Amino acid sequence: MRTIGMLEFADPEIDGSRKILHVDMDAFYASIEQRDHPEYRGKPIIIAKHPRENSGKGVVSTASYEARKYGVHSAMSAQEAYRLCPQGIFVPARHPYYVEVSEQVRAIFHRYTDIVEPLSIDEAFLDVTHNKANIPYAMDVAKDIQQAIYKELHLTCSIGVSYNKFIAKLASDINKPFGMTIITPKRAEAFLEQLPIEDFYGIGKQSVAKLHDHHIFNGADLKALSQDDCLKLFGKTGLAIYERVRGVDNRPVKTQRQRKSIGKERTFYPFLYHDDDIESTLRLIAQKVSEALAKKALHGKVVTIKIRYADFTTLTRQKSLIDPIKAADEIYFYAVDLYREYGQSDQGVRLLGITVSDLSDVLFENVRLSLYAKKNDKNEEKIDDN
Ligand code: DCP
Ligand code: MG
Repeated sequence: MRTIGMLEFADPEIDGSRKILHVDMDAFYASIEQRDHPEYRGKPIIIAKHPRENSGKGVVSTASYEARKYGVHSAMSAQEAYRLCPQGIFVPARHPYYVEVSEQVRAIFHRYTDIVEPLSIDEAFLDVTHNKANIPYAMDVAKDIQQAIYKELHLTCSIGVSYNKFIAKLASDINKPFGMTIITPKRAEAFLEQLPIEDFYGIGKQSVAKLHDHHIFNGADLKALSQDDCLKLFGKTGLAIYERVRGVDNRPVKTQRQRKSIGKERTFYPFLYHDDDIESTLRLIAQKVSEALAKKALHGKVVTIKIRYADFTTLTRQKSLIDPIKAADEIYFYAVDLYREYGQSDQGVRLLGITVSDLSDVLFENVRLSLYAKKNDKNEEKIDDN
């Protein structure tokens, strides 16, 4: 049970309907160098300038697994790495080339889904709930991707498969290198209970030390805290931590283009309790979104709905389309479809929103619009960056 002010609500519940992958390349820079230089394979490779060559100022970008056995790791000084592993082969980084390889990896992801959120040069989240290959099990999509990267690019990656981003990211780290770990909603609670608090999103080093003083070491200990305790201990991130430790993370996988999006929301008091009201509101919001898109001569390929329930639990669901849309009817069609599949009315809805993203220009209409575009356009679309 959690409390918000004077009100009491049931704990947030796991929503297992999405299929999320977190893909992380293994020893990325070092593996590329080992691929391209067969004489480096099986050897300790350290990606850094040799300390001899730049008076010991360099920093290690990464190291092959063979070098890690000696304690060499990213961000360590090259001099320290040399001390730990004098037989290591120092190879200077070739950044522009690694970016190219990263793009080749991403191209493989896009064969399966366009809902790809890159986190860094070598890792990304993928939402494969509706994948282009229509593969029902996320695990099989993950296997295909891992094999394609291996066969085509001669590189290995590790993949975490789960129903949300938080758990998928934790999972990809479990069986490195060339590993795959699947954490189903059923297994999630046990997995999180044994997880050291150091691994929880949002818990900084100082908090870890403080929590250890309070004999809080793992997820199970963390779960015993009330929502108020979490807020007191962690500030604003306390709400997220309270949810994560219960296996709940509703953040959508966001593509880069989705950062630029046009969305509208409405809040209600009293809350909405009937499908009819919700659906007619979605029609109205779709109309507003469509008008905002028209004003900017944009159309988009991803439709996202957001539903916030009485207890502030927020659900977002999105659908990726092949062709961009802009008409109110079409936006409504996909929004209501998502609502019927994932939403519910009985617990009371306090907010509804629709966002269209993965935007591009509607050519031709630009010309006509520029003639009539108003200068002080006070439309309320927002750049959605959650
Ligand atoms: N990188 C860097 N400096 C750091 C960390 C990373 O230059 N401090 C670069 C080199 C890595 C790449 O980013 O190859 C990816 O970072 P990861 O943390 O994913 O590390 P690796 O892919 O090298 O190893 P792992 O197999 O542990 O993912
Ligand atoms: Mg990596």
